[in-house]
Amino acid sequence: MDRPLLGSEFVTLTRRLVLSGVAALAAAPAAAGTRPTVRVTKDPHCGCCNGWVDHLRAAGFDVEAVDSADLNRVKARLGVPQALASCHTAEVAGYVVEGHVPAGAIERLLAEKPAARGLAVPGMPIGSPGMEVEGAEPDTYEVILFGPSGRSVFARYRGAAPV
Ligand SMILES: [Cu+2]
Repeated sequence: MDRPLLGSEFVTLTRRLVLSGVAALAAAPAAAGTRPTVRVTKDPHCGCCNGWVDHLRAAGFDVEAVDSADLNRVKARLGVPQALASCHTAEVAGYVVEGHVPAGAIERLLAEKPAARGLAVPGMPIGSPGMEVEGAEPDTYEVILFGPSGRSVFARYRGAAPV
């Protein structure tokens, strides 16, 4: 087997290496950028909503922000229970994300893919991403997983950090 490669064999081998290199290059960008876009619907005058959008972008998410004057209709259409309602409502990869949900919880949702409608941080806890108030102690709050099969506590946070 140690004979020198024939010309035609060498060409085949080279072509195979080049093709596999091209395939690897073509696959690389898709693997690196698999984060789905977060589509946020919010009131145009909502400052803390914009703060949350900034938080998601800083965490590396692509965010498409859509202004709406009728958030209640959007929440109803997406199946957000009234008890879990907050200011803005977002959609990502088929899930609904209601309120000031930390980016880390969304990352976990996308990785674990639970059978649920989505995540919610009801109300607007002080210190949650986008709700930082200078000089104020951050609240401890729950991120709720909700859907047709009920509700459960998905994560607990104090400010921007899980507890
Ligand atoms: Cu808010």
